[in-house]
Amino acid sequence: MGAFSHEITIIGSLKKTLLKNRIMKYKRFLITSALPYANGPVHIGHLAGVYVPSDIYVRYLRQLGKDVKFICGSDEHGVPITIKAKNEGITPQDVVDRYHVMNKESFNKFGISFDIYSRTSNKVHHETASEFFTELYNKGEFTEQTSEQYYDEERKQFLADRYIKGTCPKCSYDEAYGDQCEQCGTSLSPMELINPYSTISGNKPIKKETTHWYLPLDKYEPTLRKWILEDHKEWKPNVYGQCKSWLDDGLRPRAVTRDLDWGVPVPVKGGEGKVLYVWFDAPIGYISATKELTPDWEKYWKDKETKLVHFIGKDNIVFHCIIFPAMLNKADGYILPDNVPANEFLNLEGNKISTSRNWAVWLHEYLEEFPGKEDVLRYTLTANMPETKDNDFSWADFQARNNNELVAIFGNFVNRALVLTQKYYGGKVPQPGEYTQFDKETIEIYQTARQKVEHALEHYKFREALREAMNLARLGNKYLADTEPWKVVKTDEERTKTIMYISLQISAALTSLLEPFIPFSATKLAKMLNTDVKWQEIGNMDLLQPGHQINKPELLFEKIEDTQVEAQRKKLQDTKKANEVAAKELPEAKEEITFDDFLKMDIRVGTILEAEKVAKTKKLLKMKVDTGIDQRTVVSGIAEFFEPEKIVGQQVSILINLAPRKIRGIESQGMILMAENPDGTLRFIQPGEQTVNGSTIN
Ligand code: B3M
Ligand code: ZN
Repeated sequence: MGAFSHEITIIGSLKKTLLKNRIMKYKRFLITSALPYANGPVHIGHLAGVYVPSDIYVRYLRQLGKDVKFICGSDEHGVPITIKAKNEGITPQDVVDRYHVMNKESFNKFGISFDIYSRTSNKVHHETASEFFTELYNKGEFTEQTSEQYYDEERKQFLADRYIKGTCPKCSYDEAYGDQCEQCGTSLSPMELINPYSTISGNKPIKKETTHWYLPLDKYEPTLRKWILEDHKEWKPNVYGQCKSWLDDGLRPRAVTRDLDWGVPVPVKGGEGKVLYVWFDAPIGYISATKELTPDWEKYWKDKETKLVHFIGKDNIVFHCIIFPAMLNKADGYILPDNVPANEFLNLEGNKISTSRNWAVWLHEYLEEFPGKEDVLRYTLTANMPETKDNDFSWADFQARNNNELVAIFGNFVNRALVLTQKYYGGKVPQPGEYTQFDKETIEIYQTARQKVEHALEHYKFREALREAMNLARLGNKYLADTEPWKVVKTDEERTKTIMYISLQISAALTSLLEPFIPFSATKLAKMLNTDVKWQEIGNMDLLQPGHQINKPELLFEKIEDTQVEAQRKKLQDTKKANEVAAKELPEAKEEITFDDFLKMDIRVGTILEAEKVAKTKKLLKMKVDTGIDQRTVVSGIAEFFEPEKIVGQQVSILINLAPRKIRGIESQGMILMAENPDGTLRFIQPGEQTVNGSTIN
């Protein structure tokens, strides 16, 4: 038994080594990240889900010296774009031009190091997608089906995808789209919706015949099942699980064309007036972008020695794990993705990020409001990456990560190391003496850092990778705190040199080890240390040779103050308020009354003469009002909205023949009329200009 379990351990570790070698066995790497729709700006959810992890991975591969291409671009087709254009009264091309430029620039400033950021409205893409469709068409892969589909008679348009809404048959959410229910995530077709309606006109659609081409996913099911469920057991559990549930549900043929006028035209007979389904053309965008990038594009797409990895968010899993691989498999010579490390979603301050409700931190705004702090956001998003479950971003955490980790650990450590080197040795790396036992222990841990980070990165565990990389900064920080060279220097100069030497080696290693995560700061540190450390050298004790001259140190990070994060929270609160107001429904109209009913009310213009809060109440104001006829006391629940001193002299409308009633022991003799906003705030109804008190209102 004992021997047997020993054997299992050996097999286990062998397996681990083999897994680790997955990255080594490939000659080149093609890394894609989901093409964001060019119908809005990029937010932190996109970043944490897709662009930060892919960028970390690519930067790591580049440091290893690998041949890697990092591909992205704008997804410029699809109904969300045409809807946005219609809402704004501009063309779809105007919409995509605006957001393509904006997102490309934001990514660049944020250090997302794409080799190309292309777009799907360009010529190369239209040609590539067109050829891809034609190839499958000529091979007889598609089935052609004529069926009845929903049609908006008033707008003369078929209603696909987001042009139609209705009640989800699975979860009863009443705003499910024709392609997907955002509440329960189910992928739908318009015919499955209960009580469907057109999102363009609000009309109930009619049914009309139309012809489309379908990808017979049902036919490919056995192949896909084997490829995913047997050959890719190493995929992340969330990805594997979603694929399995799709496969177990049974795959159905899927239409790959649409009756729309924005998109890649269907290039075959009978396709006039139709375009390719956006999810057919968009992933082909990865191929077109590679073509645009290099004449060698086929090496990256058709050679088994290329490792293809798609970084995406969880809502894109089926398209990247089932539909696109099925397409690639049927076209000539394409490889399939080796992995699709999809992330879950990031929430913001406890609520789901939402573009329509403006509940987001937008990248372009962050870049403007926190200039030079790109790495702080990169760091926070990585530390909180929604790798295995949805996760939350909060401004408090953002501030804490910066102040307690970047400033207090990494920043503090390297700053001490560099400043003391300047001070003691004029910036020249000193000659170390003998290492103590404590030095040796520290060095030993230092030497394991790279391997730990690599292991995590190669398994797409970015949080763990960052933690391990930061642990090296932590080690350095602790080493300096424990050895206290600023004290030792007074008694033992030789020992001080050794301490500083070790600290400088660790600092130099961090320029490389942290580069994938916080490239701006790591590069800055490398410049200060006047060095360029190779990834494979991390762990060496001679990264900076004795006598090497370093540059003047500067602070890498600065504290983020309470006022800065409070301003951000305030912004979110304002958004929340605006949403509440927008969501609040106005009260329904009351029952009809007669003219005589109306005439019964005696409403006059009056002036507030005195006002004071009613003691021990929050809401009540006691006022004396000149009604023109008399002066009377009115008690009203408006104290939250008006300061007593400020409303004296104010003209108001007052209902004077309302039966008096006692409020908190005070007799109120009338009612001041108020307009109530949906958010509950109150305003006086007052004549536009000064009016004689007692004037009637009717
Ligand atoms: N445009 C992104 C999204 O679902 C979608 C990705 C396309 S990747 C080929 O928001
Ligand atoms: Zn649903």
